[in-house]
Amino acid sequence: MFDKLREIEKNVSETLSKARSLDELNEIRVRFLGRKGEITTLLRGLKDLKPDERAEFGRTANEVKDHLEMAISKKINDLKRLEMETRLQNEKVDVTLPGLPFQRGGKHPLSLVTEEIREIFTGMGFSVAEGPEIESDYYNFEALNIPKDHPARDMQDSFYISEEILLRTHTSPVQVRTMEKMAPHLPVKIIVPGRVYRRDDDATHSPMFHQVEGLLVDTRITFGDLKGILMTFARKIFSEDLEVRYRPSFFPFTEPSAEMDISCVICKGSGCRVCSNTGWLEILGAGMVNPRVLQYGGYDPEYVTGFAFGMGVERIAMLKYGVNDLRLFFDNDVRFLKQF
Ligand code: 2NL
Repeated sequence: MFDKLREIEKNVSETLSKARSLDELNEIRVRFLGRKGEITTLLRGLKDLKPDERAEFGRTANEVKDHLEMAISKKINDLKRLEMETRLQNEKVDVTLPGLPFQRGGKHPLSLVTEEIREIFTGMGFSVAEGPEIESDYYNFEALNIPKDHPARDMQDSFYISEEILLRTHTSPVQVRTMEKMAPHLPVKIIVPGRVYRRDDDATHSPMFHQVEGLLVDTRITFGDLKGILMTFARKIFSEDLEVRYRPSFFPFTEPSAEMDISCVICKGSGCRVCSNTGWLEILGAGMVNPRVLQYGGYDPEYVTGFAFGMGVERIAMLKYGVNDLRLFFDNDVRFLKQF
């Protein structure tokens, strides 16, 4: 019996050292310690022994059993550790590897130009105001001195949502809204950038385009202030050495009204295709705020005057970057957008 036990002990350490998986270990456990296992069977033979041998054998057998159990659990731990080590080795991630290259996006040219315009005017003390793109007939037309029968209100020129509600055709309604909020505070010195909508669609007109309008209302504002501010703006956005000129014009919301030209940015005034050989480029409309519009805004035209202007961002961007087709801004072709 004792020999048998020693033999089992030897077998156990041999098979254990060969075991390479948890499954194999389980088999070993069953083979020796299971209900019909070798040690269990041996212990069952205990009753056939003489009482003095019985105690001695029982103790030794139990020692072997404990030893085996400990050896198996140690082996289990070894195998688990080994398995973890191989996994850590195989699934190693090099966090220092550079990432995959990707195309970095950029700002749209119209955003770039709008930002530049904002910088120039905020630098001269203007604040930026914004407002709704869906407007009432009142703010878009009525308060701007555009009467019901004015051609600018033609259904052909605007996108109507109902009789009274439409997509704004210029950002001027925001200026009226701002005057209403500020009155009687002075000065009102704002620019209003934003999207505007007209029922036009051809090579030089888009149904949606971008505008920046400006308004300066205070005591004793003159046409001289208008000329100074707008010339400074033109020189900062295009080039310091350009000339400007003003031609008389008409807008229902300004009186008098003018259009400002700059000497051609391409040929410097000598005449080329871009300026149709005139040497001049029209870049914005402006004028002294019509007294009725001041009244709609809550100001007394007996005490205050103001000037206002409006420009199309697409036109400024085309001249600044030499873009010959307005539609390029809206195609979203990366080959075009990448160039800015
Ligand atoms: C243009 C011309 C202009 C204005 C816009 C304006 C606004 C108020 C009062 C008076 Cl609240 N005027 N805006 C004035 C003159 C011209 O825009 O060619 N825009 C693209």
